[in-house]
Amino acid sequence: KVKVATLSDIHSFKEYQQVYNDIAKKIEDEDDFDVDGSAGPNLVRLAWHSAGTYDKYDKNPHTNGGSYGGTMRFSKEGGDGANNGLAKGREFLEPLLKKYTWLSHGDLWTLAGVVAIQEMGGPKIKWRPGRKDLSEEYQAPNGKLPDAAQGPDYVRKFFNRLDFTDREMVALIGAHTLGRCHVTSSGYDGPWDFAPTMFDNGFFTQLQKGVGSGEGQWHLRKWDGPEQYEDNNSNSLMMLPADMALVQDPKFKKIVDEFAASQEAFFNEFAPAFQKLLESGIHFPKESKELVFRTLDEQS
Ligand code: CCH
Repeated sequence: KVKVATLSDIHSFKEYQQVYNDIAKKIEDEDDFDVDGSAGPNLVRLAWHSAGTYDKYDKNPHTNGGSYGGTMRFSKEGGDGANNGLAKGREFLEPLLKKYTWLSHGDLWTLAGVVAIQEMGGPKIKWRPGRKDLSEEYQAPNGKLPDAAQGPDYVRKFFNRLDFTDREMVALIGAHTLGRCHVTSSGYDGPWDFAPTMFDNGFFTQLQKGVGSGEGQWHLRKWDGPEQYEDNNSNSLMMLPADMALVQDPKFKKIVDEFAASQEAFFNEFAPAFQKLLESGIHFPKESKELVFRTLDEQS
């Protein structure tokens, strides 16, 4: 096996909590990273795109993706159109690699996603270290990240490739409560809810209303950009076609309604699914400890 995690007792929990704290403080200090301020949303997307290339049907460790090898640092994977905008997050984290020379890119990027979610009010995410940098030959092929223009069948098939259930995939896409689309990165434009630096169930409460002419509902935006939805109330929020897929499919819609009604149900599904995402394609020895970090608030 190639993608085997090294055991976490080489570096102590305290050391990883220190890295956590450094990332969290840097997010807090550099509050002009993006339109909404925080680097957090970009870092969550970086963590997800580092892992989301995984293909469970591909048995070749050179091409089957996942977060282990930190291969987005190379130009082919880094230059995949789906990763536009993420160089900024990688550069933001670069000083941490200088300070903690023993840290791999894969561990840093996945840990930064965990930091961002927890610091923005999301659930605790169990995290395990042990990823190692791999060479260029381990870059996943381009085109392994999802196409936002697609509907329910595509979304289900895409996330099945990563081994996720309906509930897990709906929960994961709930991360769109964070951040926004940037015309310069994806061609799409705007945030999904009114609190893009707060991890809550806001994505689902907005999405739930569906397409129509009613209060808070969604219509296709009239513009020169790619097809996307805009809300009737403020005309300032957005949904991707692949987001809208979650209310078009009746099985997905039931889950959206559940998460819109209960943030707790959303968090309970999201946390283990996000851990699973970050560990896709990696073998963790059974002695590997799951680390749960304290937020800066909890330590003050
Ligand atoms: Fe996403 N996402 N995502 N997404 N995403 C975008 C931005 C973020 C899709 C498309 C897009 C997940 C699933 C999907 C985040 C987290 C997750 C953008 C705009 C597109 C397009 C990029 C830009 O312009 O900057 C599609 C399609 C899917 C699945 O079908 C999952 C899963 C996660 C995490 C668990 C976050 C966070 C952002 C905001 C980034 C930022 O910079 O604000």
